Amino acid sequence: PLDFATIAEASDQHAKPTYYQYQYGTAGFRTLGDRLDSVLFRVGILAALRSMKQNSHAIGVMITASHNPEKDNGVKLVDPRGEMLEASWEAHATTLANARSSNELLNVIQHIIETVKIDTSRPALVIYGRDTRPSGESLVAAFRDGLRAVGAEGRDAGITTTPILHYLVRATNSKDFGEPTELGYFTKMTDAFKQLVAGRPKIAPLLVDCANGVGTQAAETLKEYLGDTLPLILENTSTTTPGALNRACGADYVKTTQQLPPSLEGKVAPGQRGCSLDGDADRLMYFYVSEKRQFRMLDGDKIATLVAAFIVDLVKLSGLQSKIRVGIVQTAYANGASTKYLTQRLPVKCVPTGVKHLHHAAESFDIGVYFEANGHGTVLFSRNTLETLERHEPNTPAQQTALNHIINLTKLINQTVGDALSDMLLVEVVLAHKSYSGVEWDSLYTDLPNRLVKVVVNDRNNFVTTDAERRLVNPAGLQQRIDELVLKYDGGRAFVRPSGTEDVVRVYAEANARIGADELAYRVAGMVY
Ligand code: NG1
Ligand code: ZN
Repeated sequence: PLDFATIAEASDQHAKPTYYQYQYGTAGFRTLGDRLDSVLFRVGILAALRSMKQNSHAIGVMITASHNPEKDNGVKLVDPRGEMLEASWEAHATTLANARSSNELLNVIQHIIETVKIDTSRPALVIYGRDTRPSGESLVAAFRDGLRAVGAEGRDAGITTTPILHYLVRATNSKDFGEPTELGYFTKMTDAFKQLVAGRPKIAPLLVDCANGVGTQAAETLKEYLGDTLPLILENTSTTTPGALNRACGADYVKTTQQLPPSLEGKVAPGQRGCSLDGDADRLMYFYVSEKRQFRMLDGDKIATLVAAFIVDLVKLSGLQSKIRVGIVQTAYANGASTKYLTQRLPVKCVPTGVKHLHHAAESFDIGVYFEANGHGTVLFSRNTLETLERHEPNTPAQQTALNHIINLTKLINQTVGDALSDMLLVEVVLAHKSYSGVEWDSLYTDLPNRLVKVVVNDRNNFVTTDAERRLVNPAGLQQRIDELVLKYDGGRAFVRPSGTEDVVRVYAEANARIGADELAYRVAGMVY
């Protein structure tokens, strides 16, 4: 049972600043690193309660602000199966973080225990990790104080990537998932990769932009494990240079500017392919430089298309097409050209922004591929599918080979969460099998020109959406004006939604012509403002 006097005393050392209101959003809590001390202390308590509620299974806590600037930080919880925290607990997290005093905190804790019915005599286990941000160390200390105040056991995963932390949680709770260590993670993934590319021609070196973040460390380890099978050239690896994290590099920079990071200028030869990780290595952007020395970006939509087409082929080749339905999940930000290409080939679902929505929808397919355009995504294999794969008796050697490939994919892919390194190996497998360079991959379809802009408004909560965020129901009349404007643009599409991670409204527009897309975006932004 909890000792409330101990909690109150510890909480006094981590008082909540009066001015801030915290919110557990799509990416957990996220703000300036120096505003998060009390939040981390309380997340220690919350994670322990969550573990008690989940039959003492391990819960994960990742301290990171992903692609945000270095001075930001954040924290998110991971559920026992390696998934994001169950939505109903997000409200508890928010209430806990905003309790104004130690006394109020105790009341909130008591309230959570009662409403959720938690047996606090159970032991609690929490696995935690952090990215390379300088504020991480003191935040970890505050977090540990929270664990200690409620007598929970903590396991420190150290400085590590978000996907590795998710893997550790899942592997700790399900013994047959893999060894619950970093070594187990790398071994599982690279063994599968080596089998998938065995007998294929030698793969040309791949340049990896590590965003000067925690992906550097993981990529270095991966490089050793891969040896000659896939030579990696690591760039932007300055994890200790102040301010370098995510600055003019990394997946978010590439996606938002649609440019090569200046630090890579001259390092990518024409025809060579490269990729960028983000600050916690859960997002991936590919790119190449054409013979005409033009930068070409291959984003999450391109990755989804490449991977889904490959898996559909393998399912056919293995003789399982009547038993396994492959589907794909996108958000409204998916390029219209990708949606058109995919819809002609397999079931496509559109869901609201945020990984939890994509993940959930992907679970409804036998094999569900999901990616956000910004490069966050993975592939899920349902339990039924795993059994089908195990039981299937192929009729021909070709079917057997295809079946083995699919089984290896289930090991290569980090199914708990989007994982830049696992996704990178997945892309490399497909390119090796298809003998594609960036050019052939890129030519599957041509992206429609598009523009994403942010608008600062008085109250973003005035903007209410429907239809997977593609239409507005409030402010009244605005959607109709957008519809009328869109009609004036050839191939036009535009939508407006409030951001879940920043205090802004986002406007997205695409059209057949570059100037059309830009003009449409700015004119819609003008209506929103
Ligand atoms: P918001 O701020 O709600 O648009 C952003 C990304 C999402 C997702 C979340 C979580 C865009 C347009 N939005 O959400 O795709 O990655 O952050 O990190 O890229
Ligand atoms: Zn990230």
